[in-house]
Amino acid sequence: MPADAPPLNIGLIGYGFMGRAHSNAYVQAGNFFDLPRKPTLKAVCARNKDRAQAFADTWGYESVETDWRELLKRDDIDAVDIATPNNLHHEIAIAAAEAGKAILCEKPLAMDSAQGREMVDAVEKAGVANTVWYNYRRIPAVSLAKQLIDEGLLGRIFHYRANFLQDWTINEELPQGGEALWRLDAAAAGSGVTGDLLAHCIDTALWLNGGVSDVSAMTETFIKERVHQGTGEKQKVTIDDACAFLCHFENGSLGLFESTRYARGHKALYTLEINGEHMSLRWDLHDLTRLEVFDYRDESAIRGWKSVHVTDNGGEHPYMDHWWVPGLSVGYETSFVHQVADFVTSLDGGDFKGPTFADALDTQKVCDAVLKSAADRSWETVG
Ligand code: NAI
Ligand code: SOE
Repeated sequence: MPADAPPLNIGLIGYGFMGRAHSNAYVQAGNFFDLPRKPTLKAVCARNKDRAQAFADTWGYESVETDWRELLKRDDIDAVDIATPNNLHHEIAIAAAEAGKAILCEKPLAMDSAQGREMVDAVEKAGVANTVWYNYRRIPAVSLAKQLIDEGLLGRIFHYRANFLQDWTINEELPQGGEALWRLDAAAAGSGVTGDLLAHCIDTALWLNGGVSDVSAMTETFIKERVHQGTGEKQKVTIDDACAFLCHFENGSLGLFESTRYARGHKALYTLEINGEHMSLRWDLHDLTRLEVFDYRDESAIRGWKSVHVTDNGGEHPYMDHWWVPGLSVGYETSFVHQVADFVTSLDGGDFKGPTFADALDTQKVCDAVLKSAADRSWETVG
């Protein structure tokens, strides 16, 4: 990045897990990519001033705010990053668009697609740059899968399947709601694994394999009541603990998706597999720099699954020429760095490949159809 690159002043809202992941990405992006603007940590906003200040001191934010509305009023903020629980995305994003800020919003875009539609309308009306942090697209091996598919190497695609498995809510003593456990409270999260985990799988699938036309889903809530962390009262659990669905893609292929927080032994097992006429691809988040490739066109004596390590091939794989020498690995956090780099590069007239709010609305529509299908025990058209 040129030393005189003008700043892109960031106002971050929320300093939890994603607040850290994004801050790290802003710090790193300009050091590894040649950016036209320098992401600058201008302000972090959280309700507790002392904690916000401690976060600002750790990461180098220049100032703190305790009310996101005040952050949006500031002329020295160019881009607003929404890293709060899901129920705040809609209100903050619409206000940020009206304030003329570029927006980087966490996933899922919204609580449902009605909210998502309003958010898309707001950013389009205001003409502000926007993205949603569906970061897994920018893991180099996943981007490589996209490249191979776009080059037509797979031929006709028959099957797409994905899993996102975790095991952190099996304990029935775990409360729901409150600061730390908002993911278990439908009022804060919107849904359970569907919006939290399957939304990632759906975003990647729509990107790699195109639109989904209809779905048939089942969900389960294994633990029916939990104490609410805020009120201390026992409450019905209304999120989905597990969800599986079948779907038709618009290209004629079949999809199979599963997600749960009850798969003992799995912390974040995101896997996907695509079977095409000539080639199959397989990827696993636990081994994220490897894309497994089977090419039926290989000579039969040596035909078989091969491991393509994006770290080994001299930097020609997506993003890899920006990192270390061949053979040395990169991690989860680089997906956020790549998203910052692509977004910032697009701001002054470049082409941004998404995901935009409009792309994330497509994912939200699939999530809505999945939840409706499970509730009605019916096939549901996406739309
Ligand atoms: P977290 O619970 O670690 O952090 C949430 C933050 O929001 C906390 O700092 C909290 O104080 C703050 N907050 C809550 N209400 C606020 C308000 N009114 N004003 C200002 N700050 C407020 O949650 P986490 O894991 O960082 O998740 C945040 C968002 O990121 C969610 O939408 C989640 O779905 C998404 N996420 C995305 C991931 C990805 O892979 N892209 C990974 C993890 C989360
Ligand atoms: C849940 O544990 C979680 O952090 C999700 O919120 C993220 O979106 C996913 O990337 C990892 O798991």
